[in-house]
Amino acid sequence: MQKLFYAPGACSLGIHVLLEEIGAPYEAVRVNLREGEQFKPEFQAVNPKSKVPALLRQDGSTLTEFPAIAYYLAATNPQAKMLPEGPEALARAMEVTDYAVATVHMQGFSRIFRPANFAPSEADHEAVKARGTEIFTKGMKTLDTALQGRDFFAGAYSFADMAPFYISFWAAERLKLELPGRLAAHYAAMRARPSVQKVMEREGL
Ligand SMILES: N[C@@H](CCC(=O)N[C@@H](CS)C(=O)NCC(=O)O)C(=O)O
Repeated sequence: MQKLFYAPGACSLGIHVLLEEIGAPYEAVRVNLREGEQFKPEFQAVNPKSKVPALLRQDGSTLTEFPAIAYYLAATNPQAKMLPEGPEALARAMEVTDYAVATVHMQGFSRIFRPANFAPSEADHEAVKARGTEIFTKGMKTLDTALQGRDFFAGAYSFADMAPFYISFWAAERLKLELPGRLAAHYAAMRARPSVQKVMEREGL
C-alpha cells in the first residue's frame, strides 16, 4: 500500500486531503518534525531531503515536492476527477499550486515560522518576519483575486485547491488572520468537506 509521510498541520495536509478525496488505499505515517524525526535514518531512507510530504509508492520509489505529488495523484486516479480538464485549466492548477508552495509558503510563511533559516543573527529576525508578512499578505490577495468569478481555483474542484487550503489554514488558525472574502469562502467550503474533516481529526487539528 502507498504511504504518505506527513506532519500534523504541515503543508502535507493538502496531500493528505487529496488522498482522501481520491479514495485509493494508503497509510498515513506521522513524522514528528519537532523531535527531528525527519533527520533520522528511518525517514532519510524514504526522503533524504528530510521534508514532508513524501509519498512512498507501491513500487518502493518515493515522490517528493507538493506540486509533483499533487499532480501525480490526480493524474493516476482519473476516476476521482481531481485533475483539471484541458491544458488551460491544468496550467492554472499548476500555476496556483506552485505560487502557494514556492512563494507564499516557502518565501512568506517560512520567514515567519523559521527566521533563523534566513538570517543567522537574531538581531535580524524581526526584519525577516516583517518581509515574510509582506510576502504572504500579497499572496493572500493574489489567491483571492485568482478566485474571481469561480468557487475553485481551476474552475471545478481539483488538486489545485489543496495548496491554497493549507495556506488558508495557516493564516486563519496559526496566525489568526482574517482571510479576504473569496479566499474565506473557499476555506469554508474546504472545511465543510468530509475529506477535510476526516484528515483534520486524524492529524489532531
Ligand atoms: N518544497 C517542498 C516543501 C516541503 C516543506 O517545506 N515541508 C516542511 C513542512 S511544511 C518540512 O518538512 N519541514 C521540515 C524541516 O524543514 O525540517 C514541497 O513542495 O513539498
